[in-house]
Amino acid sequence: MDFTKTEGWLDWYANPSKPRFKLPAGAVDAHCHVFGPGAQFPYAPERKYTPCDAGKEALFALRDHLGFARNVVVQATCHGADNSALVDALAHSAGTARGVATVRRSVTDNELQSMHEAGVRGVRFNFVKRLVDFTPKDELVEIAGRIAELGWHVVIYFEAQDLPELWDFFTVLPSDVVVDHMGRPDVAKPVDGPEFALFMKFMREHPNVWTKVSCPERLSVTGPPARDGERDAYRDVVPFSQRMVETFPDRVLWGTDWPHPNLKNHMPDDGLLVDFIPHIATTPELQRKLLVDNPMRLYWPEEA
Ligand code: 0GY
Repeated sequence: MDFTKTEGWLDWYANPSKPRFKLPAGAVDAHCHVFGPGAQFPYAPERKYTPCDAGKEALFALRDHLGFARNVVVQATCHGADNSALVDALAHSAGTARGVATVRRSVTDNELQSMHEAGVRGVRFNFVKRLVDFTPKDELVEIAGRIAELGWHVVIYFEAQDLPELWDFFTVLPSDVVVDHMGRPDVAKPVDGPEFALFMKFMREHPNVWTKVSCPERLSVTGPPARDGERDAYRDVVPFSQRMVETFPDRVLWGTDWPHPNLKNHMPDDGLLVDFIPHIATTPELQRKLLVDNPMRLYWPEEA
């Protein structure tokens, strides 16, 4: 099947630089996606965007180029609740990838079991209105109860202004809960301001909540380096990510977010994104927790 990309769609960065920061052995890229290819794994009819194809071979080549050992592939909304592309990527990873799926209430126990065997360890609940249609809370609670029995966790994606309204729902989830991209703070606001303080409180009061300190390119207002070859990108996000890493060193994860869906202004050089890490995790110990120990505990507990 042929698909026409959403107008203005930015494809991933074709020749990422080699990072200067050397990742610790066994580092995990804990947030990335595969898109299609659409001819093999058609995009969902209910999708809100049509991306470029970004298949598993390109993802694994990037993993090796950047120096990661493993990936956590997160189901992207353009595939709806059809997790075939994700499961196919896991099946071809020789055990180096695990996954986070999207499921509906209609998913059967056998389907959950076979996803578990393929390496799925979580489901994603998405509350970003531009990405998904509304799902009733009772359906999500039901799914959360079923997947908790498999030892899976819930990944939640929402924007900072929606946390007050979603708080009560999030706090009844029975499993670990992983928040994408620090709950998308507005980094033009102060790191000590009320909005980020609420997210800090959410993390502090709920020891089952983790967060990904990922996506500086999505959150940044100051943006990428002014000139090619410069490497000081996205520095306005540093105070937020660093605060998380230092306050909750055992509950933070990091991911590239490759192939970076829905970016409007620029596509990041993934090598530069890796070079962002030592600015937010400033010691070898914090780096090891962020990149190895924490993702291994959540996704490969049998090896951690
Ligand atoms: C991300 C962010 C976005 C998209 C998705 O599944 C998705 O479509 O997650 C976004 O547009 O902010 O983490 O990939």
